[in-house]
Order: sequence, then C-alpha cells, then structure tokens
Amino acid sequence: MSTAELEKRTADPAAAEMLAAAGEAQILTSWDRYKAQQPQCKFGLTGICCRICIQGPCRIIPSKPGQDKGICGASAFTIVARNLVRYIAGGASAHSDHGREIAYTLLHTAEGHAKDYKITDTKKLLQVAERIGVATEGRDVADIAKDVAIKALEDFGKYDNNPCTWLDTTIDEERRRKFRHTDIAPTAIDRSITQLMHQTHMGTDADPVNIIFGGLRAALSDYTGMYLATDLTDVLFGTPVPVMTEANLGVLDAEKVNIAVHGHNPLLSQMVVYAARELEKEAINAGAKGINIVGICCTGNEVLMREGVPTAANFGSQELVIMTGALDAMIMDVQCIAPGVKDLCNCFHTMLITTSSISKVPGSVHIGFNEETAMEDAKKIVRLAIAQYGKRKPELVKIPQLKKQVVGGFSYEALMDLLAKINPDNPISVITDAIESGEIKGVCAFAGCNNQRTIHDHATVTIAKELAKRDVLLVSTGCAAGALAKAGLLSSEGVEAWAGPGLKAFIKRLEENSGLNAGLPLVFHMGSCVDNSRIAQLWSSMAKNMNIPIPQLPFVASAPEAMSEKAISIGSWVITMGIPCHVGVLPPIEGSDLVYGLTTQIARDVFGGYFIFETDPEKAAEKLYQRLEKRAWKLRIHKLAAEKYESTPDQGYEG
Ligand code: NFS
Ligand code: SF4
Repeated sequence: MSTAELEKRTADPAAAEMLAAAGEAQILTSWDRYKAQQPQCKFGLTGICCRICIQGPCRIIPSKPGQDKGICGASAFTIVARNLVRYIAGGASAHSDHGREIAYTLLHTAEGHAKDYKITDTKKLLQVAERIGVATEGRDVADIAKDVAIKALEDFGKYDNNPCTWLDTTIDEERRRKFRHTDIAPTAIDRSITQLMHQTHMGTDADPVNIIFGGLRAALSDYTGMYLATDLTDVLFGTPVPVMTEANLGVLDAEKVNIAVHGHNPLLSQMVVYAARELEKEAINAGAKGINIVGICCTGNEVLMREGVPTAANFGSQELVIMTGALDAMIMDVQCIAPGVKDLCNCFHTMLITTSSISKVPGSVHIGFNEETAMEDAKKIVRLAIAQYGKRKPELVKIPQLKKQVVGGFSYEALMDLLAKINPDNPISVITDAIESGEIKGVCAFAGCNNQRTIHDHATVTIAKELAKRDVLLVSTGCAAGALAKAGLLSSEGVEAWAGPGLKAFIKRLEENSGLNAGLPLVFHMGSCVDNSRIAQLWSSMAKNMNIPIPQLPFVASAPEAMSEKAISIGSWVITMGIPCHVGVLPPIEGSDLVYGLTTQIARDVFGGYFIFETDPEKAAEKLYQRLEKRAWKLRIHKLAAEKYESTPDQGYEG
C-alpha cells in the first residue's frame, strides 16, 4: 500500500508503519482481506438476506413480485428485525457468560476452592451486598461474598418473574416503570436470550415491533450481565484507581520477553500479570532483561485499569503486534481475537496460546486454564513464552518507536474520589454544576470497536477532538479507549492540545485538587466493554443529582467504529436507558424503513434514547453536540419555568 493509501486505512501511524512492512513482506492482514471481500453482498449489507431456515437463503427484492417476500412469506421488516435482534442475542450471551465465569470464581473463592484468588476489595463487596439486599451486619466476608455470588448466578436462571437483581437495583424508579410498561425487563438472563432465539425461529414471530422489543429485553440482559461482571471483578481484583501507562506498538520491548494478553476475561490475564512478576528471574536467566506484558482489546483494558499494563493494540491492529517480530507469545481467552493472528504467528516465532475450552484456533497451543490451578496454569503459559524468546529472529524485529502516555484507571469510584476533592459532600455535583453553569456542555461516552469498513481509529479520534474543542466532557471504554490512548487523548497533553476553554478549566480545576502526581487526561478511561456499566453508573448518579429522568440529561454515547454483536447489544440498552447513541457504521437495517424508523425515531418517543447513524465523523460530532445543547437548553428552560411558577421541573422527555 502507498502512503496515501495507508492514510485511507488507518489513523494510527504505528499501524501504518507495520502495514507497510506487511505489504513489503507480502503478508496478508485483515486490511487486505477486507479489500478482497469487495464488493460485499447488498442483500447482507441491508439485512434482507434470511438464512433462518434451510429453505433459504431468501433474498428480498421489493420491486419483484414473488421475491418481495421470503419463501415462507416473511416480509423484509420481519427479516431485518430478526437478523438485528439475533446480533443482540449473540452480544448478550458473550457479555453475560463472561459475567457468569466471574460469578463462579467469586463463589469458589468464597468457598475456598479457588486458592489463587482472593477477595481484594471488601468495601466494594459490602456496597454491592447492601445494594442487592444481602445481609452484611456481623457476617464473615467469605459468607457475604458467597451470597453475593449466588445472587449473581440467580440472575442467569431464576424462575420467579421479578426483574433481574442487577438491573432492578441499578436503575431509577422512572426507568423501572418504563421497563415494566414496555415489558422488557428480563427476569433471567439465559431465559431472555433463549426466548429471543425462540421468538426469531422460523415461523414464530413475524411482527417487527414485537421482535425488536424482544431484542431490547435481551439487551437489558446484556446490561445485567456486564454490570455484575464489573462489580464482581472489582471485588476479586480491586476497583481501579488512576494509573500511568503507555499505548501503541512502541510499548513492545526488544530486550524483554514480550507477552500479549488478548481477549476479555481478566480471570486469566490478571494471573498472567502476577505469574510474570514471579518469573522475572527465569526470563533474565534466558537472556532477556525481564518480562513485558502488553494488552490487546478488553482483557488489555482490564489489566491496564488495575495493573497499569500498557496497551499494544486495539481490535483493528491486533495482527500488527505480531508483525513487530518481537512478540514471543499471544495468550488469548475469549472474544474479538481474529483467527487471522495465527497466520501472522506462522510468519514469525510468536506462539499463539489458547486457554478457553470454547475458544481454540487450529494449529495453536492449548493450555486449559482452570480456576483451581490458576497460578500454575499462568506460570506454565509464561514459561512457554520465555522459551519462545530464544527462538526470536533478531533480523525480523521491527518495533515502531511510537507510543503515547496514558493516565487511566477511572472507575466510577475513582472519578468520585477525584470530584470529592472539590466537593466532598456531593462529588457528582461538580460535574452537574459545571453543566448547569455552561462551563462544560455535557458528557459523551465513547465505546466500541474498530471496523474495517471505516478508517482504523479515525472516526473515534476525530469525533473526540471535535467534542473536546466544544467543551464536552469525555469518557471512554473498550477499543475506542484504545484508539484514543494511541492518539494521545488519554493524557494531559491531550488537554493542552484539544480541550476547549471550558473543558480545560474544568479538568485543570480537578487536576489542581487531585493530589495525583500526574496531569489528568482529556478523556477519562473507564475500562473494558463490560465496564460500560461504570458509564451507566455515572449517568444515573448525574440524573439523580439533577432530579431529572435520564432522557433529559445532556449525555450522549458514540460507537464510531462498532463491529461486534456486543457493540450492538450495548448500543441497544444505551438507548433504552434514555441516551442518544451514535453509531458510525450502518448496521444491516436499511432493508426495512420500519426497522430503521423504530431504532432512530420510535425509540426516542418510547425510551428517550435512540440511534443516530452517521458515517461522517465531522457530521457525527455536530449531531452529538446538537443533542447535548438541546438537552441542556431544555433543562435551563424547565428550571426557569419551575422557578417562575413555583412548580417542579417538567419530567417529560427531550422530544
Ligand atoms: Ni468491545 Fe472489547 Fe474491542 Fe469491540 Fe471487541 S475488544 S468487548 S467488542 S472489538 S470494543
Ligand atoms: Fe426464507 Fe422464511 Fe426460511 Fe427465512 S425463514 S430462509 S425467509 S423460508
């Protein structure tokens, strides 16, 4: 690829450097494969290809009699709706199954069967216990943890008809009523997903509105599963506090054993970090200067948040970590690991190690990871990497000397601690007051992936800079946070370079009082994708403090480069919570005006949140900003009116 062509494919200079090297060496990456897939099938792209039964595939051509419906008579709206919600089922399964594993590990830790894990954050455990109604008074920590873990596991399969505990105890009365009236509160996670697969089975539900509402129920299961995952992970490994680290391929160290942890579930990656600390000497004996753990995707975000592990790549650039020739082992758990990484490993000495019984790649080494033998397994894995270091081919090592400073670790609790330095009695009011005074214009949360259909990292970074200039407070999770990290937006340099005057004054005020020996970043990194629960916690407490329903809050979300089913399930619960959500890649729904309208218009009337599909990042920034302005303006008007007429502020929606 030429330099001009590279610029059209990635905004990350380190990725561009590696892509050029891959081109020279004629090594194919997902960038090449994306090109080779063009043109992609229009039926699939617009959602009107149905493969739900094996009479299909049925492809809809609206203008052609006979082909305007599937063989069974399913209309385009049914087919588009079914395809869309099945993504949600996939996303909710992935997130919640991750949560289930954490819950089991907490249970087994409390019972004493998982000796390498411990209850690290008792304060969080007590908070969660109290919130969900588990007795704490005079009880043993292990007993409380056991009850909390059982309550979490009950959310997957309980048989009563009450809403899931992790949903019901984290939303306000207004949302509770809304979910009751629309009948979308899940009573059990597994059930809502099974029911959705049933609902979308051939010949069950043909009504697109009913199908979409079934999808939203599963989306709220996604929320439930990730919320409990965050809570219980904090209990096991600690609630993140601010940490300094770095991001991009320059974090690889030619003189050390480089190990990448890739995937999502921190049960393994945390252990690898601990094992590496213990085995540092063995690496030195093998001729290296030590062990360097780097992160990719969300398991990377987990260990960045808690251990300050640097980020090597986000989803889009995962193959390019291997392209440096300096990666000795890539350890994967589950989700978002492109099978193509194995092809790259074959060109270098990198060992791909799979660890989960449901996530294997042909030709890789499998070390089954078990919670009973966690540390032993992690050590085995680290030792394999050390042995691999000796097989490195120095002539193939080419590490781009590019990396950026990162200040991360902003859990909801860490953010509140920071705000409490200014207002100890009511920390959250530091943000809401700044919105009311107009110093900042609202909050935008960035989440989601990379997608070959967009320029790698470009939209995420562009929208963030545009909104920062306009004084919008920014938070982020997932691979979007990876993009922002690599572009220097998770550092105080980012504040100097891109914050508007109001945002800068706001961040500097926090910084002066922070007591940290680091400058605060332009964008606050709140964690992995399951940690979008932390963002939900943020908007809930803002709305509570302002005494307004969430749909009135100047808060928006953006997934500029969404890719996975998980991103679709997250976006779907974000809108049900009352938050406008921009997506920079059009999902396959254009084949039905009705479904498109449901997600972008009707959702607004029913839930106050809705999707904004916009592929142009500049226009997307403008649209997001307008939403914030409109909500802030309405709030001011309502407040003035309430003062004038001595009434309570309007509780209706944004409209
Ligand atoms: Ni979220 Fe995180 Fe990344 Fe997308 Fe995948 S790693 S869970 S799905 S690609 S942000
Ligand atoms: Fe075709 Fe209907 Fe089968 Fe879908 S469910 S593949 S539309 S026959």
